[in-house]
Amino acid sequence: MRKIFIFFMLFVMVSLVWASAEKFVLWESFEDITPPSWPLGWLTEDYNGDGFTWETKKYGGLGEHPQCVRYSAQVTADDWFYTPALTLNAGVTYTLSFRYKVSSTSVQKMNIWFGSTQASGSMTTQIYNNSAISDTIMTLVTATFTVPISSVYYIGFHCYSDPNLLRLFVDDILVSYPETNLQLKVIFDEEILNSGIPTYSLSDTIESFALLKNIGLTDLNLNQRFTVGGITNNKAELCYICIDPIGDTLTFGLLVEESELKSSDFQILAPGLTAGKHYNLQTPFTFSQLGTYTLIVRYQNYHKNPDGSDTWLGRITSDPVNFVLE
Ligand SMILES: [Ca+2]
Ligand SMILES: [Ca+2]
Repeated sequence: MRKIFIFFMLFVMVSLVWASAEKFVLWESFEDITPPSWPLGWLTEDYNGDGFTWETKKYGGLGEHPQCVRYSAQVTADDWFYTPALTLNAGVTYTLSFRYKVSSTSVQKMNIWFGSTQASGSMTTQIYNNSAISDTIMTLVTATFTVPISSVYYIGFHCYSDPNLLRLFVDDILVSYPETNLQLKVIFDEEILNSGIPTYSLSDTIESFALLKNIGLTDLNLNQRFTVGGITNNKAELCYICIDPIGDTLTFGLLVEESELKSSDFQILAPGLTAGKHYNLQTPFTFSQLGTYTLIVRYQNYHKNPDGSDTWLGRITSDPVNFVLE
């Protein structure tokens, strides 16, 4: 009964301040393929015709396996790989991100373009260029771009390295844009029941609520498994980050039970409705100091519905919220 009461009070009393969000147009970690096959819709182009080009590999990248894309050849590179079709809209700022690394002795060259077909001749607009890629650990790259008209586009990754430079690896390719239809808010039970900053003793339970609200006009098909994990685990839908009174990030001391993702975990969230998880922060965190703590929660979904239906992919990070232990 207390839980029902809390949810009721929430909508009456709490003025909600929502954080920003991003929705994925494309997410590819190459974890769900069997190299040398590519994910559905991707294509390579051996433009210099030397018989070598981009390949998917079982090693070199990030993730559980850790599979990725690799280029290696003995002549000057002129080789492309292309994403599947992306429906992109004019007036929207898109963010492309990916990670790369090279073999220890090589300096590689790569640029990235978009165009209307999966062919080098139609790659019209450059998004990114780096002629001195030398990082030997996976390094995050972020670039923003806009498209001239709303249409279908393909993004092309183009290696133009000098000969005999060993290997260039690419992984975790993401295209996203700001999400305005879904928002995340974190509150505490104490915040609902009492005014002022939520305050607890060390022996209290610290009950938090991570709440997603559909503020758009259409249904959202959301992954509502709500597994809880640390920030580096993109298998968990909710990631909790807690910073202690001296500024240290607390260790997320829980081995998350990863239940197999089922089609039934994906549920429609209709406009105006809220879904979320009630969670005791003392399950993953050990609190020993008195003072003001900060909590940040991220909701994310990198998983397509196992039944193949269209689902919401993206991530939202809440505004930081404070609570006090005294
Ligand atoms: Ca080639
Ligand atoms: Ca990977």
